[in-house]
Amino acid sequence: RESAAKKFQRQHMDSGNSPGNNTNYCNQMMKRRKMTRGWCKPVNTFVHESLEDVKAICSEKNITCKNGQYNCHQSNSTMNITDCRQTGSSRYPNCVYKTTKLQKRIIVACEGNVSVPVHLDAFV
Ligand code: 139
Repeated sequence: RESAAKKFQRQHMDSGNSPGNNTNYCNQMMKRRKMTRGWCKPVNTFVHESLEDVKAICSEKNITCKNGQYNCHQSNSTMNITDCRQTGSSRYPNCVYKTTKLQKRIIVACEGNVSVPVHLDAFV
């Protein structure tokens, strides 16, 4: 079974790449990373930074997550990210997304004996 840490990497990491001028980035990536199987995942953020830099966020101070758990951490610096958001006319199985490039701090939830990112909570 896929671990929570690996699932985070599949759903949220796209190091060394970025949409550029490709407005189809999210349509392609949401499909390629298996987030359009069974349903269209409504919102998903891809992070274009090294895995090392994203893992390091787990060492920042703990803050409260949207679900009330206290295992979230906010990045010190802004990161290159892409926000993928399902459009109003998107209908499964033809999932359609708007691609928005942003430079924001991200908030991740971390878990494990060796604390690693398992959930992307928000960008701010
Ligand atoms: P999700 O199934 O939420 O979590 P995504 O992050 O990909 O998967 N876990 C926590 N989950 C939530 N809050 C915490 N404090 C947690 N601590 C541990 C993956 C795993 O993480 C565990 C869960 O138990 C689970 O096993 O918000 C809904 C989805 O939309 C995404 C993030 C989330 O999916 N999203 C939302 C973005 O990617 N970007 C946004 O800006 C907003």
